Amino acid sequence: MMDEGCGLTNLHTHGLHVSPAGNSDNGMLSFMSGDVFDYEFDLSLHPGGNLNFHHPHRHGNTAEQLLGGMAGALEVADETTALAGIRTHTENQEPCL
Ligand SMILES: [Cu+2]
Repeated sequence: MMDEGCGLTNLHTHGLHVSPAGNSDNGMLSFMSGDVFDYEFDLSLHPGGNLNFHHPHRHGNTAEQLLGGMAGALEVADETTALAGIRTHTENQEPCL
């Protein structure tokens, strides 16, 4: 008989300024393969335009799942128009010859 704890997983983020409770970045949640769950991250205090990181954080399974590839980037888009109309460094780059 297989220990069900081995298949449990969840989601943890790095870089986001969000709550560690409820259905947000809560490392105490656990799910089995096939479970459906809606995470909610309140990004109202988090600036956009940055790249963050996510991985499973179920105690006892984290290392095996992380090293198995269950991790990735989590982009928060910059939806502001603060730099609209300003040329960026990428537009000014000289071509590499
Ligand atoms: Cu971590």
